[in-house]
Amino acid sequence: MLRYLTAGESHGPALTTIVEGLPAGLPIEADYINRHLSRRQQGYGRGRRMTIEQDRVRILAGVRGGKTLGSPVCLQIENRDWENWAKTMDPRPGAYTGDHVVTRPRPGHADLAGALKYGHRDVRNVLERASARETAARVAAGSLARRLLEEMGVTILGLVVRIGKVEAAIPDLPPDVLQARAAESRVMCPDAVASLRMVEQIDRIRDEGDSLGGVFEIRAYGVPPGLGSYSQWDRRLDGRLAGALMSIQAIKGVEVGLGFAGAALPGSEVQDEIYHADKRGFYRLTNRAGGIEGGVTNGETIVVRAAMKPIPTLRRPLKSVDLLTRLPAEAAFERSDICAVPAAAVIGEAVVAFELARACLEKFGGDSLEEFLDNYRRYLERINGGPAGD
Ligand code: EPS
Repeated sequence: MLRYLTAGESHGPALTTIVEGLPAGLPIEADYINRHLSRRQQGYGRGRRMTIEQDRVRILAGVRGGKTLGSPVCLQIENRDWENWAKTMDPRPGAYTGDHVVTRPRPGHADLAGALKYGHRDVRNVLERASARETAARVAAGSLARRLLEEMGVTILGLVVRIGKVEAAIPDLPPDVLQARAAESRVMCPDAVASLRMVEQIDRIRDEGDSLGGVFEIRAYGVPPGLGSYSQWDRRLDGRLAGALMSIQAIKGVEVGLGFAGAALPGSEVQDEIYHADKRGFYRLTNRAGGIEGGVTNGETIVVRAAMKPIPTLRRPLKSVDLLTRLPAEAAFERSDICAVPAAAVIGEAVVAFELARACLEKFGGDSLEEFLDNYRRYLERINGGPAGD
């Protein structure tokens, strides 16, 4: 089974992830992981922290000579900002200086719920781990999964489709063109006009001391049919993808294919009619299901969307209550991003890649890359000429 864990505080020395279950022989280079780490750091609307960090991975275990060994892969990303927080975050007994204490929980953060749950009097003990900084480790783990999917010919694409009130019109273009256009945009949006309006809107909201959320879309092209299963609730791939996306900090909604819009339409306008051609196999002319029917991939492009709420840390603070005095107080202000939807799209790519790679390894098995790809190719031959929809 492919699985991962992450560890690390936002201002601790480093973030770490252990990824277990990758086949042996998968080519991995630090530069490849770093490219995705750097994409997560970009996007208009990030705060000053991103000018301090330059996320770079150190491969500590599980890779030798550029290839996975089949043993657990351990990746580390240093927090450069730790230098400024070493005293505050010192793990030794008695070393803690008592500065940077937070007692005024920010509405929308894990601050209050976390302090009540774990019995912390200093909210810093909560926010250090609840922080979205953790997602750097998830992107590192996800890029290993993405590398495996690439070997199968699967392409993962993340796009920002909404920031605040500005909605993009996503043109019907091949994935490489969309990817190039999104890469040119400061907000990872392939609609150039909407991109400009999104940037203007972020500027306006920054001036007002407020923050903005939005929606991103993740597509996976070239995914074979038959991943996931209808046979048990926890094997349904749509549920697994939704859970993975919802677990990203600040995500409040997930859609597959038409999603909520489908609830307002008659069945004839929601289902995707089935066709067959000798070379192409089974295919559809529409993809309202987002590539998943009955919890199983159907060979069409996977399309999922996630809604990110606005960042809860506001320069113009909201009402709160001091944890120690229980008196009304303004929520604490920690340096913060204004809008992190483009970063969330890169994280979305990572968690979707991980879940898809996990489903592929479940279906095709194999302890080496060669064995895995052999099994995959034999399956494609058996099901009638390969994945449809390309
Ligand atoms: C975050 C607060 C900010 C963000 C951070 C998420 O960090 P800091 O308090 O150090 O300025 O920049 O995001 C990251 C550090 C990151 O790598 O994405 C929060 O409270 O969630």
